[in-house]
Amino acid sequence: IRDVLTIGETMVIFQSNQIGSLENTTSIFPKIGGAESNFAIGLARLGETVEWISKLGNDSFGSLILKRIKGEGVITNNTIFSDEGPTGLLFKEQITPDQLNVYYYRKNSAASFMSKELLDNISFENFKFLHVTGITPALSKSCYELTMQAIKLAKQNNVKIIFDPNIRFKLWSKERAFQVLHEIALLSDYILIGEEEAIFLTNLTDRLAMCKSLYSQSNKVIVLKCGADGAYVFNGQLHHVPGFPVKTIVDPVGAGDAFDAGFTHGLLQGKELIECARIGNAMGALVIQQYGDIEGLPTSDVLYRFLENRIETDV
Ligand code: KDG
Repeated sequence: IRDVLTIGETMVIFQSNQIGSLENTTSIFPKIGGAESNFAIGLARLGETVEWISKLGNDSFGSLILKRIKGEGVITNNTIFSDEGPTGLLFKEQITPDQLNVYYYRKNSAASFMSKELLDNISFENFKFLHVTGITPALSKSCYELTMQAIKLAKQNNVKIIFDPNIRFKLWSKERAFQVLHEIALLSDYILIGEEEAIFLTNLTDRLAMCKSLYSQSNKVIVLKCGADGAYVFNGQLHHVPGFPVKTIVDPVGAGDAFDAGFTHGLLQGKELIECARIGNAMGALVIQQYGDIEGLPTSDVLYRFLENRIETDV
């Protein structure tokens, strides 16, 4: 039995530990990142059983990624190397503490050639949750078809769908994003969504109204991720779950994925929704205090110590 399945592209991320333009950097470090593998690593560090499926380029970057993700204890049996394209790359440029630029080198990457055949050997009845992001369907037509096929097979096998829109306007048009993300949201059991994303998808700004608008069926759960202000859980009623204050945000990227991992860990451990969101908030707070998408993801010991010792506050 495997608990969670996720499918997506992981890139080598080049990042400097210095603030400023990449034009002036004297050192740059390879790390890895991808919303789905960030999420999978978050769960694996907490001791959950999680499988990540992808296509990697047949190059050194691909093997670096596979080794790291496998080394985290994530199941990678159905991830394959392909000659169709190279492994995607990403450069992160922290111009000022508040301004982060992201440059993708991922067009026609190996992962953009993922297709529904990747699911041929997957027994969906073995899983409890399918994690879906809005990144994979944005990569290509075949990746969109793969996403929809995974959702279909999950539904047929009573696997619950956890959806994070993870909107990336660099990857597709606003119109297409709006259409596809709504299509997936309707089919999802849990929607874990950033506030800005909810504003885009609902054309509303009031938190309760946004949640109600996304709440298309009575057993759905909407979780609005509001950064320092924590999260809002809506399951017919709106509950605020305060966030954990952080002195310095070093690198905000990956906070949403960390939240999703914490929330899903809570669900797997049979915790109440509010507690799941509290764990998600803690995971987000831990990740943004370190450079890199995954570096700050805690083990259970670190997470539970943090939860015992820290007081969350409303902002
Ligand atoms: O959520 C973090 C991701 O955005 C980052 O790791 C890169 O997956 C990525 C993407 O497609 O933007």
